[in-house]
Amino acid sequence: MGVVNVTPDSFSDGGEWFEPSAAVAHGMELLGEGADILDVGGESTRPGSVRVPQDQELARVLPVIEQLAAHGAIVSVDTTRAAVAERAVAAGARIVNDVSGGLADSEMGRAVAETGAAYVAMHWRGHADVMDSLQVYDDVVADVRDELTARMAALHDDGVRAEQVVLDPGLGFAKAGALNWPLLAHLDALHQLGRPVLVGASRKRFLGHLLADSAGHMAPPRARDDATAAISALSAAAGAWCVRVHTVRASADAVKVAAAWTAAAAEPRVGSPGTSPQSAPGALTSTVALTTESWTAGEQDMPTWQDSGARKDDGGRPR
Ligand code: PMM
Repeated sequence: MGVVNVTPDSFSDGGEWFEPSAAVAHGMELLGEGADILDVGGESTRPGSVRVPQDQELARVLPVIEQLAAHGAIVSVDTTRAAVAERAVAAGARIVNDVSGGLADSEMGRAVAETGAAYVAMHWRGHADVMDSLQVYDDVVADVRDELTARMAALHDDGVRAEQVVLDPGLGFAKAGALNWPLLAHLDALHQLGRPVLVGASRKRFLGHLLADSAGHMAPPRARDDATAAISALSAAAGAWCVRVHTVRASADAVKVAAAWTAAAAEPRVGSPGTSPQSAPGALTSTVALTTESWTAGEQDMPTWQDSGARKDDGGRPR
């Protein structure tokens, strides 16, 4: 998932793609680098940032979503507002990426249920202006898992089907540096909830701390891209469904490496009885579960955003 921030103030790439035409061109560039999904956002979530009015958010994202979707891209909208999610889906977005997991807008669950869009529910405790004061955990992995479990239950009550939901640990959101590593090291705790997992580590502050120079100065956002790609490889190998990144090529390659590695681990060893060296390449290209290809082809149990008919069939009741 490549990030297209249509904002003047995101911490990592603020202002670069603020004009709709520049944002669309950037999205096309990310597709060329191997992105499967483009995540279009119009409101910065950088620590301390203040909210933009809804009209402004809509004016930023809608033209970009329309154009990218018209080019055939799978687009997600990065928003915490139900009304923006609805308009974005009408404009062609197929995924709603909500960093608040439905907590910021009580209408979000209903909107997601009605649109039938896929829905990324991220772990969140409060808006950017207060989140740094909300990072108290007994056990960050168990607390995040339990709070996401509660979100899934609430979304279910609103009519969202489990098949629509993707889970995200919310790296950096009410989580200072050291709190992020256990979440990455224990992605299995989120996988236990039975839904695909998205990891958004790209250029985040905890990487700036990790890569600080000898004087203790944090590495700037763009100097965190190689570490981001390393996290993409490790996340993919740990079974993540998606990584959300600002530069795509290195992470797309990292995901391919992880897929090949994982596939090889599951195959009989080349050279063992019954195999030939020629059988290896086929095995290495057989894993596409980390991309949306098989998902959009309907070959596996993934969100069915194109078809909200299931809700009509069952009378709109949650399953
Ligand atoms: N992080 C940011 C924005 N949107 N969405 C998801 N699902 N997960 C994230 O970790 C996430 C997100 C903040 O990063 P940015 O300001 O560079 O886009």
